[in-house]
Amino acid sequence: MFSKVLIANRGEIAVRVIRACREMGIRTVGIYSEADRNAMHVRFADEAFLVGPPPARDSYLNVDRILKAAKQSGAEAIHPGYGFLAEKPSFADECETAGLTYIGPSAAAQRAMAEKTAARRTMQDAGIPIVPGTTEPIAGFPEAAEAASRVGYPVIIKAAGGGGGKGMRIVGSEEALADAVRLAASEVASAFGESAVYIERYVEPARHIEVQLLADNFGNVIHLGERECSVQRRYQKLIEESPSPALDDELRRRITDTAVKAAQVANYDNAGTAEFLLAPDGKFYFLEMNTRLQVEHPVTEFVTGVDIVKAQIHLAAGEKLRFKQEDIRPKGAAIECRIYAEDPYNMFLPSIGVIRAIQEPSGPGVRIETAAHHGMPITVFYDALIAKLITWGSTRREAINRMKRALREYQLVGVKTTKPFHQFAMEDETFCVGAYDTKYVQKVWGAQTKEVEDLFPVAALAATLVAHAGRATRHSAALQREIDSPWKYFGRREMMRRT
Ligand code: MV4
Repeated sequence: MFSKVLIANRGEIAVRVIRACREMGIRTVGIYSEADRNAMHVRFADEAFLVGPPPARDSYLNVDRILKAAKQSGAEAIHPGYGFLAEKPSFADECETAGLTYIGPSAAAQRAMAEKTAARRTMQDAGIPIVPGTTEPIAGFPEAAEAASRVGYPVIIKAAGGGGGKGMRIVGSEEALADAVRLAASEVASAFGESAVYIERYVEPARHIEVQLLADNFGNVIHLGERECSVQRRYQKLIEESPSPALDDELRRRITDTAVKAAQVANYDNAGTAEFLLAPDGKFYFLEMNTRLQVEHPVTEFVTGVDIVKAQIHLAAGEKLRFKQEDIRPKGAAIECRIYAEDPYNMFLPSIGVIRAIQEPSGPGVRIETAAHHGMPITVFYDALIAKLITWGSTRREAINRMKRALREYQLVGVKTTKPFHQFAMEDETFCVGAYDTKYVQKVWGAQTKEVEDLFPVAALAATLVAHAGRATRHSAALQREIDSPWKYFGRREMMRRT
């Protein structure tokens, strides 16, 4: 087993990996940019190395500085977390060349799944259902038009070299296809450096189901159940849960068996996630394989009791899987709400600032994954994720009730967050009966934002009157004093809510 691991990441996922290492008696090496000098992951690591200025491309993506830190610290392995270098096969290769073990799927497994049309061909050849569409990048408009008329509109144009939604474009008719292909190709080129795109039939309504997989280097593959991730806004996940309320045991078995088969034909190793689309008629289609640990992994950990990060470390050390499929017996239900520094009442635009006060939930069935602390700057350099609230209940209803309690307890002053959206969802009938699909946010929250926008003129008038009366000045001075003593401030806010 490794004695020292470098975590090539920041924020909540760096803290998460450090915690797993600490419990395993593995010493940890952190890396940080100049903007993260006081960051939680730097304080939690046993030692830490400055790798560059704030921009990610000069720090957390600076492979030379990261490998130098690994060498200097004597780290034997590197965990990439998610994002940044986590799905760059070249980084996995460079780790191995530097004599370091990469804690994640091999570069070969990453490459096999990175080019999405090759992945689709691999799955199709294995008899795994894929969404009707092209299994090669399209060479130009005539081919796109032929493919689109073959599968039928609406179609979705996707990046052959990237997943997760970047560059995706839904096209409703042939008239819009030419512009869409051109725009998608240029977006993809700027995002992934090459402009290859492919076409699929746009499946709607649909639900986004993904299956957590673990595989060792001895041909053993197991699944840890599924997660439903349909609550997304512009392909950014907001709420995930396990099990999916859309699956019965029969459908669950079919989807998870298919996911295990996908990992086998991909010669997969370590942790990964097979993504599927589920149509209302019960048909499901392989979308892509995510060759990394995912943000939402705690939802699976809560219902299975498996520590997925520890499993990754054991697997990277060359061990056989410690679990057989029959050992995995998911219990209860878990939900994750992602707290982003974004304003849900203003198109989820980023909200930057400094965390002036923070109070986090706890108690039965509540887990928080975060790196937020008092005085932490929220900048545009990095992803806006502040915290993940995850709750477990013996039933989905109890998990929802716990999430409502956790959200109420979660108090943060300094930036706007997505908390109001989550509080809305936990009260919303459609979400609470589990009858939502990938259009949920657009359907329910678009309307919500609309109502708030109608109130803007009224709010402006009220603010003017208050300012005019001069009360605003005195009030903000008093508020400033209370913010400096957060406990009193939070008490007052709760009082306001009750009145
Ligand atoms: C799709 C789809 C419908 N039809 N592909 C989004 C991110 C990426 N992992 C795959 N995604 C989708 N691919 C086909 N052929 C629906 C999604 C999708 C989605 C699309 C729009 C808005 C929200 C979404 C949430 C989850 C999945």
